[in-house]
This record gives sequence, C-alpha cells and structure tokens, in this order.
Amino acid sequence: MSLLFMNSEAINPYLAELDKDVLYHFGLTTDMDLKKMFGDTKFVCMGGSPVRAEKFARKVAEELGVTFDADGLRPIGKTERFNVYKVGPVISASHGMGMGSLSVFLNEITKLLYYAKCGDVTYFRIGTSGGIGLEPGSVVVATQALNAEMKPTFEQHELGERHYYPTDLNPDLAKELALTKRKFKVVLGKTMGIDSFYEGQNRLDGALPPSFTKKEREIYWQLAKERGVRNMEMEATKFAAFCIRAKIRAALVCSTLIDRLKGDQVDATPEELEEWSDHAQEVVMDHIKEILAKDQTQQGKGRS
Ligand code: R2B
Ligand code: URA
Repeated sequence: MSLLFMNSEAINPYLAELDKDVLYHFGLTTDMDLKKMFGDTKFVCMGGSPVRAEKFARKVAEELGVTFDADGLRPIGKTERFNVYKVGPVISASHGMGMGSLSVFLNEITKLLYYAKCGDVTYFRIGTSGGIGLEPGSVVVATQALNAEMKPTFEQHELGERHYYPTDLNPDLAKELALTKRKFKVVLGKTMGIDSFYEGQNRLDGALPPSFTKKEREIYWQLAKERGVRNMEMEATKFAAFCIRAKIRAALVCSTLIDRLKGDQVDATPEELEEWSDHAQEVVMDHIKEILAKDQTQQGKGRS
C-alpha cells in the first residue's frame, strides 16, 4: 500500500505491513478505490447524532451547490455504527456518544483519508453541550479541552499503563470561527470533556444517588467558571488529543442546550433544540464557505 498522506509522519508505521486494511465499523476496505471516493476531502465535520450529520450534509449540498444522482444523498459504507456522508469536499459524519465511540471513528476516518491520499484536511467536531453561565443557543468555540479534574490532558491506558496527552485546540482556527457576528452569542472558552452525561457531569437527575451535595456542586461549577470553562460535553479531550497526535488542524464548536448553573434537565422544545443545534453548524458552514472562496481566488490569481 502506498504511504502518501497529509501527515504521513504522524501515521502508524505498522499499517505498511497490512496487505489490506478493513475499516470494520465503516464497512469499507482498502480493496475499494478510496482515493476516488474520498481523495478530494478537505473538511471532516463530525457530531454525535446521525440525524444532524444528514442535516449538515444537506446544508453543505445546498450552500455549495452540489447535486446528487437519482439515488439522492446516501450514507457511504455501512450504517450500524456511524453514518458517513460525502458532499463535494466535505465529509459529514456521526461518531456516536462518548469517547469510546469517538475513538473508533477517529481512527477509521483518519486511516481512510490516509489511504485516500488526502492533502490538507481540517476536522470539526460540531456538537451539543451544557453551557456554564450562557444563554442556551450560544455557541462555544474551544481553545482547550479539559478533563473532569479541569486539567488540559487526556488519559489513556496502553499496555495497562497510563499515558497522558495534551488537549489544546488550534488557536488561530478557533479565533477565526469565533470572530463572526451573529444573532446568537459565539464565545471562545474551555470545553470540559467528560465520559458520562449524568454522574460525571454532576447531574442530580441521574438514576443513582449522587455522591455530592447541591452546595458542593455549586462550588465546583463556580471554580470551573473561574478557570474559563464555558461548556461541557462527552468527547472534547479525546478529540483534541487525537488531532494533536495526528497533526490535524481541528476545531471544537458546540451549541449549548442548557445553562448548567440553572439546572440539569434538557427540557427545551424539539423546535428550540433543533434551532440551537443548528447554530454550531452555521458557524462551521460559513467558515468552510469562506475558505473555499479564498482558495478559488488564489487559484484564479495563479492562472492569470
Ligand atoms: C453532547 O451531547 C451528547 C449527550 O447528550 C454527547 O455526545 C455530547 O458530547
Ligand atoms: N450534552 C452534554 O454532554 N451535556 C449537556 O448538558 C447537554 C448536551
């Protein structure tokens, strides 16, 4: 297999020993013409939900003027675990909930782009989250991911030993994304990635009795706020750490669906939830359009 990729030096050298690589959870293999299918990818936009992945794919098609054949928009590969759509230079895909699922997705999508010999690709996680002191519907663009101990690190066991990886996000890209003026708030801040929605995110509405009091929780949220945390979700640290190791430019852009200083239940109407989730997609979509427009101008200048 050929080893030409945007960041080949960051890729696992053992892959070269495989005659064929089976991307099991995607239902794709290196026997397929992955270069033809994915070789022009410039942006990978991922989020937890398959419904939102399809919605974003349709938005990309509309905004970039991409049309489909008679079959219409269809996910590529199998859809038991993840839904992967490809529209022009954009992959829109779902990664499921939590870091375990995201980890499988990131490994396979990155190998896929490596085998497809993609040049310069940017990853966006477009997610939902609980905000800290923010009006629901606000968008947080992360500068750094923090774990539940509020440390900028991702911990992983390898051969039974703990390994720690940094979790900063690309500062220039984050600033660019947060720059634009909109009818909703877009802020830069730290995002906590916690591998649990109930206990780990200190909810009092889980099935089990909490180990903390309301007062203790108030103090914890206050401390998080003082340390620059603006929101929390379930994938941030894994996403940031993986992209740093793979040398992939990446941004984490999340809509907030609730202010966690005020409560635990995500009880907004379906219409509100859809509108707020769209906010993060809008921020990323506009950025992609800007980049593509700049590229076209550059290419035009190159020709003249
Ligand atoms: C945000 O929303 C999901 C939980 O509701 C999870 O994937 C996350 O990070
Ligand atoms: N997603 C989360 O992980 N937490 C929330 O509070 C809302 C969405």
